[in-house]
Amino acid sequence: MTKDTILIIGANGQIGSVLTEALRQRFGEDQVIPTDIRKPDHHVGHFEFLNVLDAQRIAELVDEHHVTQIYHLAAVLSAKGEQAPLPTWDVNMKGLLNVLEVAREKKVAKVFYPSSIAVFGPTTPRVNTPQYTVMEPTTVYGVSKVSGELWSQYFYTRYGLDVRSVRYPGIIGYQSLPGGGTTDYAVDIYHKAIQHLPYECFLREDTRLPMLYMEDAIRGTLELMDAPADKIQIRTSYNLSAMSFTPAEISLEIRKHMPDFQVSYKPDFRQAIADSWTQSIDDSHARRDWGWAPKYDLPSMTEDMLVHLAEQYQTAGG
Ligand code: AKB
Repeated sequence: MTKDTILIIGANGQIGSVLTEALRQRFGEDQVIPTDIRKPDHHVGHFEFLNVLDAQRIAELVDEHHVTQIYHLAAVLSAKGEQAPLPTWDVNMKGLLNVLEVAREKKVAKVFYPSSIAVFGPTTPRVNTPQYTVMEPTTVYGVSKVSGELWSQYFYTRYGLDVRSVRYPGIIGYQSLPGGGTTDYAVDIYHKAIQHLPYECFLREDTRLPMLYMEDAIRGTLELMDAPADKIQIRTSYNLSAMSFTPAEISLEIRKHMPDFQVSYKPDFRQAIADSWTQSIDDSHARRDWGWAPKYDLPSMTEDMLVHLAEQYQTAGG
């Protein structure tokens, strides 16, 4: 049996950094090659610099390390993308096409490509959004993710490349910070609460969005990648969800643990992005095809977040 070797592109991001640790635990330190355009904050283990626009370097890394799986996480997210639409398109689309093309040429066994709830837009049904539905996103990030889903499916049907994907909702975790997204508030708010600081939310208090705890996101991703290929009926991207809440509801939940926590609201340009997305997601295809089942809801996530962040801030403060 050949050992799997995993190349992670975008390993220093919010999901990439946690996924790297999970993959190292599963496959062993030597079998995981984390790469990013930025240096890791604290250097642990093997790391390679990689710009996803450099297809030749991706190919060299695949050859050098006999890579069998690629997790391609590098992307510019929804809010940041609106500041520079054309460069965002380049990173998100050219980056993906580089990865797919290298994977095809080098016969990489499996590729993971994250899509997002950003594929949905104002014409999509907003509640319990179906797997198959209207997708007319209004952000360049969303447009790139819809196109990316279709390219992934194309490489599967045309070349047999085993690309697998989920549409992540907002991801919340204590291990890493998000950057450039519209759902980032739901991580920032816990950091402020644990430091006994007030939080000014950039979304309106009644903005309902689908969310997922990091632990479920990582477990779900690995379960998708482990599933037998014939179970993967959807080669664009699977809807995935666990909970939906508003800033007012998360604040209320935090206040159950920290009664003095104060939140004010000052919506900015991200409000229009959030308003264009859906409120809740039907993920029954993922549940049926490969057994997806989230473990965390808003109360259990809040408890876990606050416990871990309290430990982190205590350690950091000495
Ligand atoms: C964002 O807010 O842009 C991301 C996403 C939902 O894909 N977290």
